[in-house]
Amino acid sequence: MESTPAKNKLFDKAVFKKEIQENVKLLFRKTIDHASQEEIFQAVSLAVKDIIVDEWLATHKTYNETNPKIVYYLSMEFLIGRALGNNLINLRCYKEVSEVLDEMGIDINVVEDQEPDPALGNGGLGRLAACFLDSLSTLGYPAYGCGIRYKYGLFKQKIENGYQIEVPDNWLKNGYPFEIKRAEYKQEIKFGGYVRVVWDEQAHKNRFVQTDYQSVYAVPYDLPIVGYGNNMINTLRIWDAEPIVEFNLESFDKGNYTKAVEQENLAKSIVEVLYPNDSHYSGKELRLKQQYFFVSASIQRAIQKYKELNNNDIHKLYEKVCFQMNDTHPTIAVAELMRILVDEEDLEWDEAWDITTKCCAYTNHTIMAEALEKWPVDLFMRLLPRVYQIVEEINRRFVNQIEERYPNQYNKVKSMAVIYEGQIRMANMAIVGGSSVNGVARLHTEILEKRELKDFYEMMPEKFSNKTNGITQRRFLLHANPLQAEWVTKKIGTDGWITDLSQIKGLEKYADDPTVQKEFMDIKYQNKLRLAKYIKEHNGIDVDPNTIFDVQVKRLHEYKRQLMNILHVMYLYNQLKANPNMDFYPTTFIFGAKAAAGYKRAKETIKLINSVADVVNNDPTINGKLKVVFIENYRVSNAEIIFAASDVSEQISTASKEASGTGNMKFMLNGALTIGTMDGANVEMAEEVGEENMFIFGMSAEEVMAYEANGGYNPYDIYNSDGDLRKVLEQLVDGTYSKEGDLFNEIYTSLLKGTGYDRPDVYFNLKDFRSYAQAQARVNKAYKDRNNWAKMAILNIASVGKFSSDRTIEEYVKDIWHLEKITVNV
Ligand code: NBG
Repeated sequence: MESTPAKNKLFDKAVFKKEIQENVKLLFRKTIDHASQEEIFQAVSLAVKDIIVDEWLATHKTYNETNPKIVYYLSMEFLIGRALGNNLINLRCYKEVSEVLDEMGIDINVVEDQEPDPALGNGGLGRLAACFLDSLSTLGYPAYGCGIRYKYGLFKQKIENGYQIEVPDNWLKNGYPFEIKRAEYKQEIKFGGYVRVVWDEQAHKNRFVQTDYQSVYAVPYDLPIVGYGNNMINTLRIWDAEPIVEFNLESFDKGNYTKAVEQENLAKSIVEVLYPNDSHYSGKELRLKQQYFFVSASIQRAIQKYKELNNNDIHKLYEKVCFQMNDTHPTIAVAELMRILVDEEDLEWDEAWDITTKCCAYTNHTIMAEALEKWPVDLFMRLLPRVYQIVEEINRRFVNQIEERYPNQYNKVKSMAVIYEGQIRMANMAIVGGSSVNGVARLHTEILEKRELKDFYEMMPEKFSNKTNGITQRRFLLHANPLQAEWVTKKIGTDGWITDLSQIKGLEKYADDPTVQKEFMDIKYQNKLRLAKYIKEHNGIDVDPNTIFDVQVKRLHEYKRQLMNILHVMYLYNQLKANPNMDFYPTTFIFGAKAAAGYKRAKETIKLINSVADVVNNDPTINGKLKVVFIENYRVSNAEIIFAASDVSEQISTASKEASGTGNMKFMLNGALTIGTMDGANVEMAEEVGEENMFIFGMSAEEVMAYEANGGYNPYDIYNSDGDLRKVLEQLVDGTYSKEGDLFNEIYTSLLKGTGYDRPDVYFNLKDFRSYAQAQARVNKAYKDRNNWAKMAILNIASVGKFSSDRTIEEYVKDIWHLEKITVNV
């Protein structure tokens, strides 16, 4: 790969400085010395946008001249994180801008801190979408991210008295400097009403006309996605909703007035808020509205654009357009594209179906049953009457196919039909209506093929493939950890890793070099100081950067087993109390996690973590050997600080449950060692770096699935035989951690007896506990040999190459999207 020019051509220090001053004046009628930090952030961002816009224009000029195939990445979520720093990095003028600001007496870090985190996503799925966009631009592939401009992103988390409190995230409050409204591309989106069949005399066919519907305009806002050092700016297009009828009191009679109010309310509600559920769906009508709203708008606009560039020849749409459906959320795209092709473009069903199946592709991100969306037929039919007819027809034809292929095997219809027992199964529609189905790590894809989607795999194996997830090293090393980034470049003698992460392999030869090991540990120490400062400022807790930083940050979910982690801390605390001089390297256990607002067990777990922290952190008898910190409001911006400072990465999901994980890769990139199960992408990480450089424990996916299928696990056996663990469990209910009495009874019961319809310890916390504790003991022992620890960390960094989202994107391009790179000149 060619190395990129060191500096941005469009950047000029003196001009930039002048622009900041001008912007402050124009935006706020102030001089720079009277501007607030927030105002300076706005002014600087606007100056950066000025550079971006030139490259953005150039990119679209190239699009129009070369008419390339474009991928539309349809996703309900884009967890993009802050843009300013990342844009400067990718424009290659971070250093220069920081110098300019410095000359003006302004600290770039403080300016970056003014930016709200656009939290338009929940967790891994949304962050993956953001990493993919970064890679698409950097690699030079034409792409649009298509999503929703939620007024409120994921809630902000406050911890009060140990409990999670959700606070609205009004990220647009002060205006978002990088977005551009594109009113000229607005689309009408129709809901409800009914379908009238009208005979078209001229065409000699029936037409299906939706009448008495309510509608809104979808109005796009474009956000720039800056490629690294290649002048390429792709677009993240997020749709806002506006009423069709302008609200104007005087000119309305009563009927219009009501209609105007209704439209206004409909528009407002659609884009009001992101559903805060991760890997779990809520079958709410509003959610289906959101899905149809952004999918319909994105497809309508994609088709307009295609027709403009291709002489209105709809027949070859698949040659230039590809819709990637990020999980089941946007899979209504299949039916909506059919509707447009059949009703509006006048194609026959068969041709429309051929085009649709060629254009659409589906990524599955989880096997958790509670995340596979199903919509009740009556709700769907009421909200989208014409689309429903199309779904019915898709289902009718597909069921015929199944019956033809598998005569008298009703089981096949039962598992694969799109509509079944009054529900529309969106995953099934995506598989039938697309050319491709992929999982997000090898193990996950195998489980899809052999179990979850077995019948589909048997019937259409050619559609299935694996695309192991990846992350962008630009944000998660170059921006997040400048010390280590610079060190890597120096060691391997090139910054080529920024656009070709496989080059980081060059570090491997230093793994045994004590000087280099020390350099690594020094950098880690600096990063730990930075995190300690953050924790002090935000939590008021002193943590010692000389302790092991053992970190679990991710959404709170039972299958991710934060509970097992905190049970282990309780166990360690007992050990230390009983034996204060025990051989133990002091450790700080750090957690960060948001729980879905309605997820009771998850919220109890947060309370438990905080309650344990209260007891442990305030017990002088253990001499600060053990600390527990729960970092409030875990999000992309503090994640960057956290990964850089971590020694140990907790990836401890019940095997088979975590489709891939991507945090695991970010830790690895930053030289943390993984304690983990053989789940998701951990399996492939172990393959790259060697199991001896990780701390692997617990049941395999096979074993877990065997217990699930055949039973045979009784947590009471463990309770009865393991005295240490029994003591920990009893401490959940004996007041050790809750003076309020029975706070953790539910958790206790869920582990030993089961609650509701759930069997006890659904996620095998107790079953894996001993194995986990042993792995933890190996970690603790290993850390004492600092040289060897550093060696393992360096080997991890050197082996992370595969996990760049650049590699993932190249695989999507080659196997599914078939895009050509374009070159943008400015
Ligand atoms: C999540 C999985 C993760 C995976 C991300 C990105 C959903 C539905 N799934 O393991 O739980 O890393 O997707 O693929 O959010």
